[in-house]
Amino acid sequence: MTSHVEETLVLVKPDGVARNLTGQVLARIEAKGYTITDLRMLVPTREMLVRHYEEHEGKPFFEPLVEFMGSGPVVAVRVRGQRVIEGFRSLAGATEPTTAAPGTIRGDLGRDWGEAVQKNLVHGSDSTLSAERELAIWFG
Ligand code: DAT
Ligand code: MG
Repeated sequence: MTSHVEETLVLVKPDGVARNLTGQVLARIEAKGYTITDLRMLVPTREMLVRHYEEHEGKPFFEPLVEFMGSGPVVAVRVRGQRVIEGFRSLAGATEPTTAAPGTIRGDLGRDWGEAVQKNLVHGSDSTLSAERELAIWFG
């Protein structure tokens, strides 16, 4: 087996923090066997969020997304493990909480609130390139 020990960026979004679900998200990461190597709570600036979500600039949900993500504290987590980028995306579940599979964070704990942006509790980097770029934004 080839070694693919990686690091990914996980965010507990403002809805997750406000709903007191940070502990449950961290517990699922740890129970899976991944290692938390850094963690911070902050209210992100608009500049950070525009960089973080640059691939979505121009989409109808972009402004609501940036506004929502800056609406309160976020917990940023650096997580390490073999194939953790793919593994955390699997733990998180599909983008839409309504159709995210039960057993996933979004499927078990999220729902659609009928707003312009999906509030789906967590973010996870989607590739090694994104992980590297995003970790630099949130952890310097
Ligand atoms: P993911 O977070 O699953 O990687 P994404 O990168 O496509 O999803 O989108 C970033 C976030 O934007 C997502 O977590 C929730 C929100 N979002 C995505 N598509 C949306 C849509 N069609 N309507 C409302 N919000 C959306
Ligand atoms: Mg994404």
